[in-house]
Amino acid sequence: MFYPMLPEKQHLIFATMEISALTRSVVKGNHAVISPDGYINSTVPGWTHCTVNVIISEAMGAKLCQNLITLQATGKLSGRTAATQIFFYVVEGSCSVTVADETRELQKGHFVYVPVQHAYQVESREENTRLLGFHKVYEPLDGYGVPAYRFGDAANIEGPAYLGDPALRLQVLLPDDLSFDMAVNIFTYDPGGNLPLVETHIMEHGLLYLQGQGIYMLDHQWYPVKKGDSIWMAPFCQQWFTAMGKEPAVYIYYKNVNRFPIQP
Ligand code: UGY
Ligand code: MN
Repeated sequence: MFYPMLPEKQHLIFATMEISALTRSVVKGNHAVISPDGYINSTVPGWTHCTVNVIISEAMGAKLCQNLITLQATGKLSGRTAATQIFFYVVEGSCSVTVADETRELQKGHFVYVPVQHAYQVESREENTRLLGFHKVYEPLDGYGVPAYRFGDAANIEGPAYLGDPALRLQVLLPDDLSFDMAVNIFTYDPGGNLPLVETHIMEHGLLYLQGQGIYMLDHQWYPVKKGDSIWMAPFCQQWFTAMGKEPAVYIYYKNVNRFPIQP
C-alpha cells in the first residue's frame, strides 16, 4: 500500500538528506579552513584512549603542528618533548597534567606550556575531555634561556581592547618575553566587530574557533566559519575577519614571534 506523504511533511525528508560529497573545508597553498566533518583519526605513540586529529602540519607546508585530542575518561598522554615545545589548552572537560614533577588539575580554559626537553603526562578526568595542542620546533636565542614550563587560566588574563576598538578584545596567554618564540592569544569579537585592516604579515597562524561565527577573508577568498572550525594561515596570507550572529565570536590562535626574519 502506498501512502503519499503530506506536502507539509515533505521538508522532513529533504532536511535529513545530506550530501556527503560536500564540505566547507579547503586546503590551499597558503591557507586552509578545516571543519570537523572531514576528520580522520591518527594514532600518536604514548597517547592512549583518545582520538587525535592532526589539523595543521608540516605536511601541508606549515611550520607548526595543531592537534585536537579527544580523551576518554581513561585517556592518557604520556611523552617527552625533544626539539618541539607544546602548548595544551583545555577546550572541554578536565584533566590532570604533570610537568617537571608538578601536577595540576586543569579545566576548560586552563592551559599548560611544555618547553623542549621536558616529560609530560596528561590524565583525563572525564569522558570527552578535549585538548587543543600547538607544537613548534623551538628556536633558541643567544643570551636567553629556554622558557620555563607554566600553567595558566585564560579567565585570569585581561582582555584589553584591540587597537582601541572595544568590540575587539585580545588576551595574550604567554609572557611577552624574548625567550618565547611563539605566542598564543584569544581574540574575542562582539557581533559586527571586525579586524580594522587586512593584515599582511610574516607571522604564521594556527587557529581554532571556540565560540560563535563569522566570515574570514583569506588571500581574498571569503569563508563562513563557526565554532569547531580551524584555520591555517601561512606567512603573508592576507587576513580579515568579521563576527556575525548573536554571540561574540572567539578564537584561540598561535603565532610565531620574536626571532630574526632571516638566519643571521
Ligand atoms: O596577532 C595577529 O596577527 C592577529 N590579529 N591576526 C588574526 O587575528 N588573524
Ligand atoms: Mn594575524
